[in-house]
Amino acid sequence: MKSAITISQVPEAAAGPFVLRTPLPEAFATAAAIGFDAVELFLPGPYFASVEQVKSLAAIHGLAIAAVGTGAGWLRHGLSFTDPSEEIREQALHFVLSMIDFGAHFKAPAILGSMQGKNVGPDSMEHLVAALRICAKAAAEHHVPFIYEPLNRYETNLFNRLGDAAKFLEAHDLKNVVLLADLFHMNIEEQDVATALLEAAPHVGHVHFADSNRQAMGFGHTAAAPIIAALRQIGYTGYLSAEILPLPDPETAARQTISSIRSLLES
Ligand code: LER
Ligand code: MN
Repeated sequence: MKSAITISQVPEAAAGPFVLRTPLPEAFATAAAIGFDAVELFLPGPYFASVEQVKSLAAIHGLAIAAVGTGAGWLRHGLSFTDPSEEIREQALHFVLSMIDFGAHFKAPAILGSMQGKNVGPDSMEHLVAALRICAKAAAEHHVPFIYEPLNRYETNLFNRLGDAAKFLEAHDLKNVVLLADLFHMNIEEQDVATALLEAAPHVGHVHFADSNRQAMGFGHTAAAPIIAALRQIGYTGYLSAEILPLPDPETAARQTISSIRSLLES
């Protein structure tokens, strides 16, 4: 398993679970200095940074791009895949497809988190399936998966648990869509986080590595060892990506993440 840390460049996400918020050159340098393998980018859109700039920062600092978030489409523009308006759904799709194309330059899959929206009517599930199918196909053309993230009940009423989302993917034969196991959401929704990971095994494609209070692992009360054991058991070799609050400050949160990952993986 590899380590990653979130970088946000979205002013509207000031209260969000993102660690590094300085301009990209500085944020990449900090991530590398603290010892991360990769960064996960939360950008205002696909045209915020040039492909060349991100490629060069990644090369200079020896960092991979673990994934790219798409939540700015919701935060900044109010777009979602389940909006009752066809026009808004089209714009949402355009935004996410652009992020898939952007991420593909760095072999980074795009994440569908808050842009999934909510179940607001009889057609919502159909809208979600249609959008996931299009995104999964676009991602497949770039040889990357598309990442779907179940969120806790205060953020969506679509899928809150990994197992329900896994059954949904299977029922609709949604290929090339993997699930994001965000340990913060799972701490709220799952009966047992490790068991949920074992049960959703073939679908788990990315991990947001957060403690129970959405701080760095070790700063809350999540028992991380059984979770790492479950991830090992299912053969997960992807990222443990710190999508966490920058508390008590970004550098301390980042350093705590690295030391918790190192001690968990060494034991
Ligand atoms: C996105 O990855 C996520 O976990 C959401 O809770 C962001 O608000
Ligand atoms: Mn998350």
